[in-house]
Amino acid sequence: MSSINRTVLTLDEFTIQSLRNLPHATGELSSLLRDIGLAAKRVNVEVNKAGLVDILGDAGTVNVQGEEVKKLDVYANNQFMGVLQRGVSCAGIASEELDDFVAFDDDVSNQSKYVCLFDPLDGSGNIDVNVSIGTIFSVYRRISPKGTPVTKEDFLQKGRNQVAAGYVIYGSSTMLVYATRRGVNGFTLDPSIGEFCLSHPNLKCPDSGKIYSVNHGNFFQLEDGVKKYINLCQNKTKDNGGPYTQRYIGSMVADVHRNLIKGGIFMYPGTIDKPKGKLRLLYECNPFAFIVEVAGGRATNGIQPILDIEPSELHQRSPFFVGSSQMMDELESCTTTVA
Ligand code: AHM
Ligand code: MG
Repeated sequence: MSSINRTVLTLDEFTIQSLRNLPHATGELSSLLRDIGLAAKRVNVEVNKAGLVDILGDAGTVNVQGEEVKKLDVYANNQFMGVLQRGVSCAGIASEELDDFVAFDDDVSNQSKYVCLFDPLDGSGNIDVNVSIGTIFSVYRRISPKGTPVTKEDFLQKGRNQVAAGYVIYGSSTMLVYATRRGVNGFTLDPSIGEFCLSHPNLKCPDSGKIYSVNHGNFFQLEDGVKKYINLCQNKTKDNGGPYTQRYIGSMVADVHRNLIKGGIFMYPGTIDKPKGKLRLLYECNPFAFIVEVAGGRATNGIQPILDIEPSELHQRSPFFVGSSQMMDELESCTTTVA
């Protein structure tokens, strides 16, 4: 039998204790975060079995139990959407997997305070090679009046309005990290009790670091200022804060998680072919910008803080630079001196 360390708080215990004394607290945000934790545990079970897909059946086929096998990202999307729809705190969702937002539009949901946006399985190209992937989520207070179905405007809010944001990393351990304006806290899944346990309280992003993360394959597609910064990273020596290390997993959740803990910078700039880069403002950039800012770091699109961008479309993309504040300063000193 596993020994449970009762000095360790579970996700639900921590959330309820830290949010219940806030002015106007109704418990709805705690309940929403609990729902997200539940969906994450369900997705984790399937992600852990991903390597067995050839044995259990490919996506689109029927497995040995006679069940239709879904692609993991579709499965993850359905889990998060289903759990939030059954809960009492979420009035609707938008997902990277879906073309349009979904208003739950029932008597309970129309009274709910929040909307949730998520990328159900980010980095899903890494599933086949057993590399960490993640879920990213973002929570906003609805703008539309309670009692009505949510509308697109509820989802097209600037990132600064986020009430909470977080991610789940399905890695060597499974972790859930979430931020409210009060702080960033990380919870590691203890499989013996099936609970996320507080393992990384009050996470702070170091002011500086030695890790830079960028897809070097795009180097010749980048604008000169970004190239200049990458060259600067490569030329760091121990006399000027280096040497730096390049680390790029290709799963943003894993890359930014590591940089948040160790100090570093993650970049997905625009390229000649894709001037807005690859990452989605609402599902990927905004939540990480919020988490990293609360932790003391910064995030921009190269021109302005990510969190100040007024979105115009659910699936819009944005160049993304995020990380330790001094490294962001140094990046900007390169991008502003090269016109
Ligand atoms: P996805 O949402 O289709 O999984 O794409 C997002 C992912 C990020 O996790 C990662 O940082 C990036 O794509 C990697 O892209 P690239 O292979 O172009 O470097
Ligand atoms: Mg993604």
